[in-house]
Amino acid sequence: MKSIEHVPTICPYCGCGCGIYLVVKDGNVVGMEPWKDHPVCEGKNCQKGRNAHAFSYSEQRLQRPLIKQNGVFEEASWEHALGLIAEKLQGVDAEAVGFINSAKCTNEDLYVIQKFVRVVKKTNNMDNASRFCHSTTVPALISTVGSGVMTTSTTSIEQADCIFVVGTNLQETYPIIARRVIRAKRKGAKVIVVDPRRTITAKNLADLYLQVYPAADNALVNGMMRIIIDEGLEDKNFIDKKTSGFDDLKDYLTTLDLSEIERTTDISIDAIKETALTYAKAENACILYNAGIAQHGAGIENIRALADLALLTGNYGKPGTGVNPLRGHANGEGFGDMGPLPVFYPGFQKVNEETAKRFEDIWGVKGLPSTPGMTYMDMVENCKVLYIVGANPMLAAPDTNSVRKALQDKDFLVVQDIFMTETAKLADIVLPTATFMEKDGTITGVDRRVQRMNKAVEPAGDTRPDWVIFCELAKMMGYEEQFSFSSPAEIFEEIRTCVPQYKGITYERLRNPHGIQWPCPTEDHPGTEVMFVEKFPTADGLGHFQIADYKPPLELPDEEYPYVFTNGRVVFHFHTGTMTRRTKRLNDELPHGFAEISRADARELAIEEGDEIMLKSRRGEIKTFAKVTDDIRKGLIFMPWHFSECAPNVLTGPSAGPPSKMPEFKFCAVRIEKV
Ligand SMILES: Nc1nc2c(c(=O)[nH]1)N[C@H]1C(S)=C(S)[C@@H](COP(=O)(O)OP(=O)(O)OC[C@H]3O[C@@H](n4cnc5c(=O)[nH]c(N)nc54)[C@H](O)[C@@H]3O)O[C@H]1N2
Ligand SMILES: Nc1nc2c(c(=O)[nH]1)N[C@H]1C(S)=C(S)[C@@H](COP(=O)(O)OP(=O)(O)OC[C@H]3O[C@@H](n4cnc5c(=O)[nH]c(N)nc54)[C@H](O)[C@@H]3O)O[C@H]1N2
Ligand code: SF4
Ligand SMILES: [Mo]
Repeated sequence: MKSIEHVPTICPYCGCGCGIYLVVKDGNVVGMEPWKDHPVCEGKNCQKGRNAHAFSYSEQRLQRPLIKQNGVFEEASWEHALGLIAEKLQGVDAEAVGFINSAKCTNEDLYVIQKFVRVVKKTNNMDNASRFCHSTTVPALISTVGSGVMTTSTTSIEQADCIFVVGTNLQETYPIIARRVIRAKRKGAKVIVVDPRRTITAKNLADLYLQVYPAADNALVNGMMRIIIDEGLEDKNFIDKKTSGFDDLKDYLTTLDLSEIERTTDISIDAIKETALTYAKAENACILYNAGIAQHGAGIENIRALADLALLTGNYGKPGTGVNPLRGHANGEGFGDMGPLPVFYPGFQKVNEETAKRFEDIWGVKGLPSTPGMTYMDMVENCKVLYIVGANPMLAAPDTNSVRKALQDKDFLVVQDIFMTETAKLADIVLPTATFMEKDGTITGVDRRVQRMNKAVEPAGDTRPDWVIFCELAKMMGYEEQFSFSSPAEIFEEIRTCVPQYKGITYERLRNPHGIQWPCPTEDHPGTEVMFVEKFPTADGLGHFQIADYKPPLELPDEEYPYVFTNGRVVFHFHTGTMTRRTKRLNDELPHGFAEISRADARELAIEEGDEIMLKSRRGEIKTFAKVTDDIRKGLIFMPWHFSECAPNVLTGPSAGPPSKMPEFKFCAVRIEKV
């Protein structure tokens, strides 16, 4: 009789961190089983998790290294491909080379990648798609509360009496967190949803729904705070003991004209008031936000205002409270923690001489880089040599036409992925990697929960895990000693020595099915469910109110481009579709893109449901099909961005300046033509 094995692991898609069992028969994963006592999902998964094993078996999986010769890819041995890469990397100056990495990688992969970049190439030129989710979150929350992490845990959302869901379509993007919101609602919590589209989240979850004008959330939240203060509902005790800067904020808020806020947000003062009072009167109020707040030119202001709101009402340090940025990818928290970033070494230790020295001692090398490296788009534009691991900038970065040109102009481009993506097609060398079910490692999801991923089957074809590839390359380039790891467990032991938040976590401890939430300082520490209980991680331990004045978007509609364009996600697909569009069950659910347009706009433009339409911005044009709906604001167009044949980033463009450099994914001006 053939034996069947159930291998516990974590879903590789979103940051919820749901457990799944992979069912293994004869060396193949044949399906999945729900993991009923998993703390996050309790045996429930969304459609992506239920089909998580399928993409690994796609016939389109890359199997062997490929080298482009005269414009055509040819299969090559690992030794040959890595030899060529080592030679190119050796021949380029540290300032001219860049590395883009990925939250599809495990913590161990990412730790090795950043160590490689720093030790072997002596540069901090490395970044990842976290710049596109939360580069506004980090400066905004560090300046207010000292840290950009999720403060509560997904499970404790159930303990909130009010949940303020702003700029996130939870039911499609974090279905298992949405489930907790539903549970809280059953216990009597009030749910407020703010989104320019009446999303399924708004329809299914909201007690109060505000169809805000895009990019005006900051004005809305300032209005709410003004009303809370006018009504005397601020938490005076909390403000006195745990914050600074309240008087300045109050002075600023009293200068605001509520009727102007009404015009900016297109929300009536009465509705703003009801929202403000519902939030302020709750015992525990929890803010969940994401891309609709963060991906704006004024994302920092949006998020500072949310932190101010929580400080004003004492909503920090208890379960079911806080301002919670939802990290998106399965390893969305880990890919900050491991430090594969231009400004942080592992454990969010700032790039400077002191940190570089500390790591020189840990790693036994000299000359580690001590000045900040380039960010994602700066590397795409400026580096001569670019090495991209598990990222697809051809669809995920703003202004595709400029990205294509920049990538085509590279002296040398390496892409390391599981599929021949739009980006990989432009590469000189493509390296095939093993998928999540073909390797061991850990990942850290949205609420800082570190969990183990377990290998269920051997890597397909001649593929290798990301960490193995970088160790091989480092050895070829003369760093045998620093990269002699023989397993992810060994890498994790090194991670524990230099990421203080992970110090008390061991592979052995992670055998428990709950994972461990960092910070976990010692081996007998249970991990931390709720952050900032005693004080904030700022120099003085206080939360700092910041004035967050309303800033309009970078590119406003005008006569030539009269509509606002936004885009986002649907439950069946993930990002650039590389995995979900190769999963038959998911692709059958939604095989093509579309553009939501309001009934009023459709009437004016004589567009009917299903008509082919052309959207044009200052940067490019795409064709798609109209979906006429009553659920979107007039003047706004929405598209899912999972489809390469109608890819929204052909249209998107401007980015904020430093420190965030966040592209304004959620707002640009377009015009619409019937095809
Ligand atoms: N199914 C699925 N789930 C995913 C992902 C995926 O690709 N597919 N990706 C993961 C990742 S990496 C991330 S970062 C998250 C993203 O998670 P979300 O932020 O939930 O995803 P989006 O759909 O991009 O945007 C959310 C909502 O923002 C709204 N919005 C746009 N502009 C504004 C605005 O100005 N104000 C407000 N209040 N709302 C606005 C949009 O209408 C949209 O409904 O999802 C994660 N989960
Ligand atoms: N218009 C618009 N653009 C956006 C956004 C938006 O809302 N609107 N959102 C932004 C956000 S929040 C994000 S996070 C980014 C996402 O941008 P990306 O992270 O670039 O998008 P993905 O499609 O998730 O790319 C992940 C790649 O990793 C590959 N992969 C999977 N597993 C592995 C593995 O184990 N190893 C390796 N090496 N590769 C693997 C996949 O095949 C895929 O090509 O996009 C950003 N871009
Ligand atoms: S909610 Fe997220 S982690 Fe859970 S099954 Fe769905 S995609 Fe996977
Ligand atoms: Mo993201």
